[in-house]
Amino acid sequence: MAPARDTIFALSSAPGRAAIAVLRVSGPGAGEALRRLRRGARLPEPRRATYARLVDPENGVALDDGLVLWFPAPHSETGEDVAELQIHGGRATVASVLESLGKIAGLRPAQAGEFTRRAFENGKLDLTAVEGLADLVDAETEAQRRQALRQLAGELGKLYEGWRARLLRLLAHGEAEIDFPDETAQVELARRRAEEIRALSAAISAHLADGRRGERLRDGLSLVILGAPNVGKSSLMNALARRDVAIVSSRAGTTRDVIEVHLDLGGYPVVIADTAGLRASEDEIEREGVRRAQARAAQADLRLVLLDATTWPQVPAEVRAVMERGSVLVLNKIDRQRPAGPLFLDGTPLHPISALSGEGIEALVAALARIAGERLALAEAPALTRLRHRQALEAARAALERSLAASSPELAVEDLRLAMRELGRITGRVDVEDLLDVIFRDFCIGK
Ligand SMILES: Nc1nc2c(ncn2[C@@H]2O[C@H](COP(=O)(O)OP(=O)(O)OP(=O)(O)O)[C@@H](O)[C@H]2O)c(=O)[nH]1
Ligand SMILES: [Mg+2]
Repeated sequence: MAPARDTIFALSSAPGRAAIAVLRVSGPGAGEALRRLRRGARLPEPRRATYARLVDPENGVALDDGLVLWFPAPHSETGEDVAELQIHGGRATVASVLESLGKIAGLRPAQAGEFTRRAFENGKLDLTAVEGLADLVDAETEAQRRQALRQLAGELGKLYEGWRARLLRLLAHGEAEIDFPDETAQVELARRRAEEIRALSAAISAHLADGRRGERLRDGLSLVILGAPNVGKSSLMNALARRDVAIVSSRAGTTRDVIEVHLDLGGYPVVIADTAGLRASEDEIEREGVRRAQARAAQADLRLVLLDATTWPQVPAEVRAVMERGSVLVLNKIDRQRPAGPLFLDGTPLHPISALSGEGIEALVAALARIAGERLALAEAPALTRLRHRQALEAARAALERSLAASSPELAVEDLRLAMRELGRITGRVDVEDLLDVIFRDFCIGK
């Protein structure tokens, strides 16, 4: 049993002036706090918005009129008794109600994340759902919102718990084999177990081999603009961002640091980086800029290589060196020099634009959005969204493979146990104790 807890309260809506503010109180004292704010009135009907006058519990002075909701445990977001107050969102109103809550014995302001933490501890959310909730609050684009909502709804958690349940069963059978060695039965059981382990390992592998789709969708597809000095990289960056983020000048070698902006391209999140122009330079700072540009290119999901229409079809060697399959090739300054004929470089089509006049930018954005969509689109299967999950799954798969190669049933079982721990770690339930339940179910009831 969890120890008796403090009752916590917090402003749940955004701070600052607003029409409505939402305050929540969670814990054993929530009901009493709600009664005292209403001059001792009875608790309202559960989960029903009720119009109420709120008063200071010490002196009865009116604080505000608003709506109150009462969610008795365990049917609340945290699993505890929860009172929710919807009041007027003026700063003074919010401050006075918070102050009054603070005067009630046993109540204290919540720490960051404390409501969610309680929801996790009370089994309302597993860890993947907690992460989904955090992502949902942070989601800036439509695709991110959809992924986060799916994770919050438990899609990932269910997948991992399903695998864990299969392992639990395998483990139980493995233990039984060790305890009751009957040779013929053992051979058949071992064969079936190996088959199931292989199937599980393959399922985990398939899930891991998703091209980091889910993680990319969370973080944003990273796109780097590369090219020779003065081709208009910073101008393009500003055109895409629709604001002045990077310095533009006619002097070659203007940009030195990597400059980033976060954009929503057709519902997909993209982080665009502007970089220093690629060339051999005597200037120490510019050389560092070029080094940073190349380092960023190496990490990026997608390279946009910018070429200059006024010097086309010449392409400097430094620029050629960063082109790779899948790079998006863009020809800038077509307002100064209109290229003739179809535009291709090594079989890859070029997107003609003018960062200055805006010509071709819309078509380029559409092309980039299409690529982002292809790389990030949600698959039917739930997507892995964090490195933490990836590492645990890799460790689980390695343990499964070790188990298959183990020299004794004892060692094989040990590896299964490790694999299960890793899966349990993802959803936040590492207790191997429920093994006992399965053994009981599968072996004692005349299997
Ligand atoms: N005519 C024309 N000029 C452009 C275009 N795009 C950029 N320029 C000009 O080209 C010059 C260089 O532009 P920048 O955007 O600073 O080029 P950059 O590639 O970032 O240059 P570095 O940071 O020095 O590598 C500026 O004078 C821009 O106004 C374009 O489409 N047409
Ligand atoms: Mg620049």
